[in-house]
Amino acid sequence: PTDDDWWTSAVVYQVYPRSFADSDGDGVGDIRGIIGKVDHLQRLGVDVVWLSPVYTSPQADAGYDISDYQDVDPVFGTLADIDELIAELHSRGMRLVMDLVVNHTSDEHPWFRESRSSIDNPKRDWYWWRDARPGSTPGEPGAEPTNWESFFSGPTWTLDEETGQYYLHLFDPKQPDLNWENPEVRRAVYSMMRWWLDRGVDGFRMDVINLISKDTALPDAEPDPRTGRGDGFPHYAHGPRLHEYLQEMRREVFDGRRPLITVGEMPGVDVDEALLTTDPARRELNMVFQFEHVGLDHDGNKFQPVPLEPGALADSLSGWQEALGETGWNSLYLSNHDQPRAVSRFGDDGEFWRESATALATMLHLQRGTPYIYQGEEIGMTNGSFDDLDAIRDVESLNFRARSAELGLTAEQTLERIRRGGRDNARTPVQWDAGEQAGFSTGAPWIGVNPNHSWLNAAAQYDDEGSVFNHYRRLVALRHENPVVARGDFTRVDAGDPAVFAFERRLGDERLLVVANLSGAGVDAELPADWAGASQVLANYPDDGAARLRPWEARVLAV
Ligand code: TEU
Repeated sequence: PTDDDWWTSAVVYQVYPRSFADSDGDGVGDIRGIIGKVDHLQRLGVDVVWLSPVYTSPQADAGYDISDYQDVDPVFGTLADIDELIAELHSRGMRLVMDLVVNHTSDEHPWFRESRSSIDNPKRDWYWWRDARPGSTPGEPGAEPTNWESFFSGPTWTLDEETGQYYLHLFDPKQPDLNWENPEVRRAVYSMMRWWLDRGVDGFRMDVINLISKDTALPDAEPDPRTGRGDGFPHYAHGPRLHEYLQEMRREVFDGRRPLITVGEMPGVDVDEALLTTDPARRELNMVFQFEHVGLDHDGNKFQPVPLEPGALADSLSGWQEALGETGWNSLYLSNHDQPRAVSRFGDDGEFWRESATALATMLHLQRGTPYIYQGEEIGMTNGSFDDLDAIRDVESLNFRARSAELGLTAEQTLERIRRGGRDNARTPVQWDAGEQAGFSTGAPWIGVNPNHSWLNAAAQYDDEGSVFNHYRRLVALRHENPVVARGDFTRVDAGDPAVFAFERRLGDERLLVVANLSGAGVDAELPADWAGASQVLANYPDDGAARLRPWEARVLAV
């Protein structure tokens, strides 16, 4: 790779600061806590840290509601702490990516305070203000300017009593959407981004960046008879000016700078939009987070589960490998702060916990693209254990709970849905050791520590060669050492059973075969004849020389 595309052989590690490490005992993780754990990251071998939001925020959505983009929330530390974190990472050859949340601000951001203050305020047009539906009474259910359902349940519009108009919020009422149609908004965002780059950060992960351009006609959605609201996604996602904005941002913010990394979070993105965004010739973003594979086990709403079909995960991921293979670039992830834990969801967090965590990691990390490790994934952390609804912290789950009666669910069913799909699963504290509060904090954590930290923790894994942690470490090293992992092309191999995900990577004469049994049953895989006698470079079981794959067995062969 050249300097400019260094990220094609990099591995990114996501830190969700609230739950990573708490240095001052207030029960909330902080920046000094991260500085204290840089050794862990270096040991794992990752190249980049993506830091979820630490900006000043009322924390209505755990920091994704920002009231000052150019300062740090006291709960996480200070700007000086960020400077120290940047210096510490840079001195060890790692880089820092900040979260950029500019589809919306907090309602406590000075821009929004001004905007809401009067209809003729110069910043009125920085957000989406509209009158009530013609012929309706403002404030009455159904009077909202559109019938869209918000990501966090309920209408996407809230009435401002003072000025008599509604403002748009695709997420919580405390997250009003910025109006990107207004060039002043875009200029303000770009200038803030340049300020962070000047400070030394190495790129951005861009929150719901495919929502910044909307259909300005704001058409209604097809209504759901139970709520009267519907999915406005076709009208507010991938709007007509999305690519214009991304290209403008590239020119105004990134051009002429040192090599950076940009990744756009794009819920609902399809292959065509992803290609438009990541084709290097179009000068937009390096890569996007697509959501297809994290939607396979629910019906479009994360609280409406459906079973994961055997082979569905492999089919979905292969489709993206093939689609973006020649032109674009994939990001590779199984988990983040919004998703249940990968081992609990796609693997087996019981009998085959270690085997399934390592098999999933193997098939993901050896694909073409940039892998992302979400904190705790590298030690195989599992879903949280939430005994009752009072243990839940996340606004999305709490809003779902508040509306569950409307959907005809009992309290028990509601808890069951949240335990399966809720975001708190990924937000329990990182399990550093078997001690009090898993070594996360000396105080009372803001969310319960998983009791399985007695055996599932980082300290127990460092010196165990067969541990999940050391398997991840080897996968990261393999990407760095072997160019076929970073840059080889991808060809799916039919191993004769939907439970087995097999593929070949090839770069010149170098070939790698990855075979992963993504099931808890033994399987006789049929492998291409020319792979007989190839040497094994990595596996999650001792080599038994047998053709039969054991439960969740993964093997990597090279010729
Ligand atoms: O998430 C956007 C998103 O579409 C979802 O994953 C979302 O979290 C929700 O679960 C949909 O049901 C991003 C952030 O990653 C998330 O933490 C924020 O809450 C959200 O944007 C708003 O900023």
